[in-house]
Amino acid sequence: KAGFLGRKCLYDSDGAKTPFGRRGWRVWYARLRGLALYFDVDETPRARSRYATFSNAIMLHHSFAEPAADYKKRQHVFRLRTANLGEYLFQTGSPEEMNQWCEQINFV
Ligand code: I3P
Repeated sequence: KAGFLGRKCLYDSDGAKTPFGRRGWRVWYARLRGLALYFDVDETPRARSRYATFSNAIMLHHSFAEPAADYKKRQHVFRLRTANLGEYLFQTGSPEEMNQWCEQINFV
């Protein structure tokens, strides 16, 4: 699965609260591949170093996605908690999209 998603980081991958200045929403083109969610600025594939690819990826093994019912500021948002204590919000375009992303992520 792939598509544009708004992303907001709440807790960094070490479980520390994401500091002010890095808590904003930003749109990314997300690709679910294997055990990871990769992010690019748009859908055009571009050559990047492995470091650049992995530093902006979220590892999904033992992670869990569910609708963020408590987040009222935006619609169709789901929450992702990762095994290394990261926590993210993702905004999708519809309830169907939100449910598809959650199912596919939890299926990994
Ligand atoms: C954040 C930005 C986010 C906001 C967040 C701010 O500031 O304004 O949009 O989240 O609030 O800290 P910055 O870009 O300087 O990190 P919401 O859109 O959810 O309000 P937060 O600290 O309550 O998460």
